[in-house]
Amino acid sequence: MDTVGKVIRCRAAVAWEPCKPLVIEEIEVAPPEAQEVRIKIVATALCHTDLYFLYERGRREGFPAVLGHEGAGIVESVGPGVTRFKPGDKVIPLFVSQCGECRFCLNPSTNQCDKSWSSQRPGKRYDVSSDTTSRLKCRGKTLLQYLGTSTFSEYTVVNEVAVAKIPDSAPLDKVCLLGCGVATGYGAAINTAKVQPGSTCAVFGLGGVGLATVMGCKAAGASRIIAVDVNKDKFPKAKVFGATDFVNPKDHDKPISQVLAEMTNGGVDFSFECVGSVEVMRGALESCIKGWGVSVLTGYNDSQDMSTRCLQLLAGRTWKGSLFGGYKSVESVPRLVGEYMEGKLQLDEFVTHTLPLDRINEAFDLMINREGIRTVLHLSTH
Ligand code: CXF
Ligand code: ZN
Repeated sequence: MDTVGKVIRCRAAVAWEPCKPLVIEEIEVAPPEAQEVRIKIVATALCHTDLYFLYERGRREGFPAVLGHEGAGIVESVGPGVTRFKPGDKVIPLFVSQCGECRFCLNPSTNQCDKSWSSQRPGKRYDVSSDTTSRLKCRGKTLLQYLGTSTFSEYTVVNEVAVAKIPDSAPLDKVCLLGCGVATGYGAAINTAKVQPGSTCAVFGLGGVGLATVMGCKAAGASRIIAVDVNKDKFPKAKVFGATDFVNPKDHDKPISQVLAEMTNGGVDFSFECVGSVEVMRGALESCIKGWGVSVLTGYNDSQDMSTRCLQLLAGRTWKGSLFGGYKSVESVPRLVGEYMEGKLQLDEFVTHTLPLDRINEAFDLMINREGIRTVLHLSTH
């Protein structure tokens, strides 16, 4: 390959500053260094965390950056010491790593790998990469690699501990969704909550993560799955993934926890917050039944504190969080791709829009206007 060892010039959507549209630029992507993999991104979806990062008011650090963390592509070249990947391999870049060696990887109960880009950059905000490890540049400036992935670029460079190898037959424009949203929601139900057969669940927020959570609750055998959203247009789609009941909090004068308690003889066994709102997190917790109810949050909000009354927990409820659905990423993503290929896991139903990279700002507008579920950007035809 004539690009191996050379800087690649390619197109990327650059976030130069907060709250401004992305700009399609020609950027320079350096060759991979030791233990790194350079990936040609073929497809990437947008996730609400990309939007949150770009638009959170007052955020001053972390720019310029290349956002995007729900992508899939093909290995272009590998750096020294990389043995698990070769050019031509289909891969999914991961924002949660799995080195396989640290004490967190060795513990079967967590996916919080210590070699994750986030843990290796002390003092840095969780959602930006250090400029010393970015391989991307534009107009002489280093572009920060958002979540260590930067999939809104035709090429990116990722550490090999954050890359999952997937089968050659996998359609990249669908399995890219396993890079964040679908794995996050599905795993929140199956791994983090450990939803039990015959149980009652409530899922708050019916975006991509919420719908994947509904799908996970169904796969785990829940007999009742209550979908909660302030937009009733989301309900038909939730039904496709297995929701059995629908509640619009706007239709009720009383708190949602009281509405759900009345529907379920005291509260649900499992609840999930898939919005990123601290009010919804509290509502979801308080909708669980006392004694054994488990509430899992998947939504992200780093600017507000959560709160509840102590008695909620003293009464036996458990409040948990789930990052990337609790999946140990490198080993689990290929398995999830396999489940999709065998028809056991739905992905196509999440994709409501497809666009080329240069229309990425329209894809952001769709998220802002809460239209559709996932937009997949096609970056390359080969
Ligand atoms: C987020 C979760 C919180 C940290 C940054 C990544 N997940 C994906 O969108
Ligand atoms: Zn995401």
